[in-house]
Amino acid sequence: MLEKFERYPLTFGPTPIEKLNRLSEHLGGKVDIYAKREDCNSGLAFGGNKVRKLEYIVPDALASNADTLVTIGGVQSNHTRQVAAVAAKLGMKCRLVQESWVPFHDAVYDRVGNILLSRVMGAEIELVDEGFDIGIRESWENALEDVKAKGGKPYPIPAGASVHKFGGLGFVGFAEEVRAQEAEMGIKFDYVIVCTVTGSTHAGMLVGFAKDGRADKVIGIDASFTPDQTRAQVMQIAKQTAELVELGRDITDDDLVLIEDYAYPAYGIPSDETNDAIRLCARLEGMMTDPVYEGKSMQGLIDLVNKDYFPAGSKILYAHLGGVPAINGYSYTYRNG
Ligand code: 5PA
Repeated sequence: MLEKFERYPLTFGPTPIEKLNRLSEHLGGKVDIYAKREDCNSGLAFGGNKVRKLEYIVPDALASNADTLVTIGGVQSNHTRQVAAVAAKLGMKCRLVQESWVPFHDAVYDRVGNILLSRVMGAEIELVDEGFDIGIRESWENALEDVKAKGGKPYPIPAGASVHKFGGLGFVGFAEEVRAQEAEMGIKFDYVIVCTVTGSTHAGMLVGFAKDGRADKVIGIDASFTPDQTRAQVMQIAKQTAELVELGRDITDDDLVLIEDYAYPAYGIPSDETNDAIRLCARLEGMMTDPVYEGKSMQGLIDLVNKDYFPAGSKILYAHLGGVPAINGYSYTYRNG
């Protein structure tokens, strides 16, 4: 589906799929749970889902002759860290706007984890005291203007690399990759679990899996706590991406499954149940998830299995999208494990 698009390789190649035997057993052995390890996809500062998206955005950035990648996220944004790494790799400058999206106040929240990595990689970081919003932000537009005013040539990358014209392509590629791996493994996944916030990960998967009739088997777990905005953004990106890749059919509301039940109490704040899920998965599988994103989709997966949402015998693919560095910002929460 992606042959006509230029891709700049930033990942190691297809990401591994592994069976989570002990977690599957622990949940009663009713379903088989696998993980596709996007968290191990690249040597660029721990990688993650944005690197896969950026592979289709970088050719456009290079063609524009820009010298500075400009993007935005929260203080512990994984996305901004991945953009900082890509800028370093390409020999470009990086300007990051990091807003106070998360009402969390660990003493070193703005010194450790993702933001520490971005600083070490040389990104210029501006902290802005604005709350969570996945839309286009004035602070980001101001940063673009500022780069220009100082004689630079900015390349704009919106939050999560999502509402970029090529933002959905990377995860169309994910679906194609899964199909090839299914053929090799001789199995077929009945469901894919994905954490959804700015939307292009889920949207790309919808389009990619629509090709073989599985769009509504992609189960989005909202972690934004602003699900209406997230749903609308997934839909908009999916429709635009479907057109871009010439899917041959429109994406409709029936294709989009977004479960809202696990994002509480707020974006970036783990509930007790999120923390239980993080610990369970860590202790059974040695697989780390984070308190902002993957811990919530892991919580959703566990709860849905326990509620028999999936028919017995289902094969479920948990997309592990990365994000573990942020856990360092939550040291008080996990001080006893
Ligand atoms: C993020 C996003 P989408 O934004 O594409 O919906 O992906 C959600 C998601 N898992 C899931 C991890 C580990 C993520 O980092 N992160 C954002 C960030 O700024 O890091 C874009 C919000």
